[in-house]
Amino acid sequence: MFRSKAERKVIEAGYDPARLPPGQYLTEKWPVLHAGSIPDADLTTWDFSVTGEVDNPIRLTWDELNRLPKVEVTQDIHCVTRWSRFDASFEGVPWSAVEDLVEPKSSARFVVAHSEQGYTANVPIAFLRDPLALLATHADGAPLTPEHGWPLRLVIPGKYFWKSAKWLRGIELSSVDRPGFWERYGYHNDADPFEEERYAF
Ligand SMILES: Nc1nc2c(c(=O)[nH]1)N[C@H]1C(S)=C(S)[C@@H](COP(=O)(O)O)O[C@H]1N2
Ligand SMILES: [Mo]
Repeated sequence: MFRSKAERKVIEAGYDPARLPPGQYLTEKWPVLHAGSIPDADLTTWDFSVTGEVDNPIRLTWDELNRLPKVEVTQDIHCVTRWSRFDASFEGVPWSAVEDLVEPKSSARFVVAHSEQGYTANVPIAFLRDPLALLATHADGAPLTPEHGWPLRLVIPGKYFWKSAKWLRGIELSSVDRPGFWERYGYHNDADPFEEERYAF
């Protein structure tokens, strides 16, 4: 069977090559990627809101968010610029804990993540309900660093990593799907790395 150089590197590193999506290569490092600058945050005034198609919209302070139950998850991450990182570990609040507070209406089928500086990313709500999805406060056992999204980032499994909004400030539930920041620039709405859904055209 033909193996690309990228696949051979995955095998040499001891991983199943099936974990590498087409057109990706494995990196041991954790690259930093975003549009714009790294925002600062003041945790005394910072808040996190859940709005839209919910019975109880909420606005949580940093302390309130951190009093919710937390879990740790491990997953592979894939950037559309072709790097993949395996076994990235994140700790944070699972969506289920937030969902218990807000009680989504049955009309809530899509979500838009809202971040500092107007960055947005959209996914069907099913992806937030995946047990690997997380409102992450920690990565690799330590608080997020500013460049990786401190104090809070979204982690969305099974999608290119642009759906995992850094510097997250809110989740909006919606009955209709609305394209986010990169999706409006022509990135594929569904963003499945194994289907190589990079661009919409
Ligand atoms: N707020 C915000 N989140 C973002 C982005 C961004 O530009 N702004 N870029 C996305 C992209 S394209 C990727 S690959 C990941 C990169 O996360 P990392 O820098 O922690 O590796 O963040 C995603 N989340
Ligand atoms: Mo990316």
